[in-house]
Amino acid sequence: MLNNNEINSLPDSLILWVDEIKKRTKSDKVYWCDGSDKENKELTDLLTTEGKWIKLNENEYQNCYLYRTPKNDVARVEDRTLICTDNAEEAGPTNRWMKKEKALKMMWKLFNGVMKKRTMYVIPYLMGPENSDFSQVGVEITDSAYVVINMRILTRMGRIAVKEIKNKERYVRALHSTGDLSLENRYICHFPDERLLMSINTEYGGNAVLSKKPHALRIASTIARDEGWLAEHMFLLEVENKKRNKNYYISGALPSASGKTNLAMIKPPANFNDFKARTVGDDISWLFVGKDGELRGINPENGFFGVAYGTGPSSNPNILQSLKKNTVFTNVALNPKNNTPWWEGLSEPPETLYDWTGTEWHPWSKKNAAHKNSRFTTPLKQYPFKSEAYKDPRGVKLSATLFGGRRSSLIPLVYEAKTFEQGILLGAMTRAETTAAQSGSTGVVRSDPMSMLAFCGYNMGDYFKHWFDVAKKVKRPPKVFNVNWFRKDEKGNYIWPGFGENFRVLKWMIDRIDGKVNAVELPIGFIPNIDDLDLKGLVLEKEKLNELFYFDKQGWLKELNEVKIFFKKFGKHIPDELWDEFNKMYKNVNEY
Ligand code: OXD
Ligand code: MN
Repeated sequence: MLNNNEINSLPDSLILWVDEIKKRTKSDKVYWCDGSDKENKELTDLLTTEGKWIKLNENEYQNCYLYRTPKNDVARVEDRTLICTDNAEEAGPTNRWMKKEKALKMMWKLFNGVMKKRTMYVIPYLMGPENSDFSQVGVEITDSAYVVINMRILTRMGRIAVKEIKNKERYVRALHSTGDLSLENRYICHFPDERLLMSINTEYGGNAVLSKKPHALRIASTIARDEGWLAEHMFLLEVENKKRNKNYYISGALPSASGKTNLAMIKPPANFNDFKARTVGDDISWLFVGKDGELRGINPENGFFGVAYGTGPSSNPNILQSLKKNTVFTNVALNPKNNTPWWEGLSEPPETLYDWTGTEWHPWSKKNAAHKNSRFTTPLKQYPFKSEAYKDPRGVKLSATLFGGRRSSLIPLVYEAKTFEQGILLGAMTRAETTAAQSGSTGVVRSDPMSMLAFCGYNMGDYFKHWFDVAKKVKRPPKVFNVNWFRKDEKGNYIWPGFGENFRVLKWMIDRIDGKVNAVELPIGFIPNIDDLDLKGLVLEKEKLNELFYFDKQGWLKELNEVKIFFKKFGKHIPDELWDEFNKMYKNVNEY
């Protein structure tokens, strides 16, 4: 625990806030987290002795645990995630809004006495590298030891953050309680004006580990709007080309559970010996325009909160080694024979398992063993294929950025925007099929601009405008691409093999960045000359490949008309720049 000197060195406003929360929640005990190994051991032991989670086989999974959440608390709940401001227009038509005063009143009532007989943990945390102008600090109060342990993996927390809080002019306040886990009173409220978060009656990571989507995206996006930078739902990847003796940094936005972590951890195919791929971040990037006019990015996080289900030797071989120590698994299955975790995609299923709810399971059982949104929380620093740049306080210079989503038809495997401004349009018009990361039905096509639909803390029309404003400050903009790994043939099979093979597309991007190859112009942007895609070692018929790039004019007109309906929802908030880009593209497609 932090000592008194350390606590007293924190801003008075923070000490007063902690006092206020203690009074309101009637917590028994305040515990100030220092982030040390000793503290972590005490907390992990506590959860084990209390039977709140299962310690896994120490020989195979050192310091790893399995946690099960109730069936009604397994994913982000978008319909209970609120942006709370003075007027609805600030939140815009895509967010759920509640008037600030009303939300505060409701939340204080729910928090009243909620931590009676519980310990209240105070977690100072740092988002981003140490000593960086781009980093931010926050303090989360929670009554969940599970949340503390997750925060320790995903952020730089404790002592290290105390030091930084003193040097920063602002800290985000985040309050969480597991409450009674009732769905009808579950709320994740964001107060952008106050830089305040309140979340109750949930323990699922995306709702309760408040540094993540609530701070690093929803609140950070409003701070970014006010300060002229971008908080994005993007991975950040370093690709080294040994032959050209160069590193490239590529950021990319893909909707939740659409292979973003896999792409961030991509292993180039066997014959791509000249290349190395390393991860800077897998989920969130903060992008800044430097004084030199370059667009630079940092990963504000310190670990991965990835989807376990489907993660295996073919989808993401790189992460598997990392999951053998210091990892928390949530809602995966358990192999009782050797006390190890299991999920679909990891290996052939064992004869007997306990599924994610703790019920006996066999390969012939009709249900999934692991939940589709089961997760691993694991530290970045032990990941063998990380880029050391994740610690660089200056961030990395972006060479390219990409957008994309899960679409079974129409959208080509890859295409390149003609300009950065057109790239903003590509991001804004992203539509994708929904996945298990959000509750509700899966596989429905919905607009998900920049994969930020669920994460933009303010009116998305204003957010598009903000992108154009930032673009004006960028001197040498990165190239912008759009990708779609999920196009299907008429039999409903995926055409492109995906996973590691996606590196072939990244290589084409690098050749475009370096001006090594030309491209084919379509009204929507540039697609590759098929011969420029390096397909060595891949069995894919030419016909199939052409299908991946087939341009369906009528389909595109329909797509653009649907995008237009979506944009119109924002009324005057959509900037002229976006309509100009849109109209240009519409005209080009129409005349094609
Ligand atoms: C995530 C998500 O957890 O996008 O990263 O849902
Ligand atoms: Mn995400």
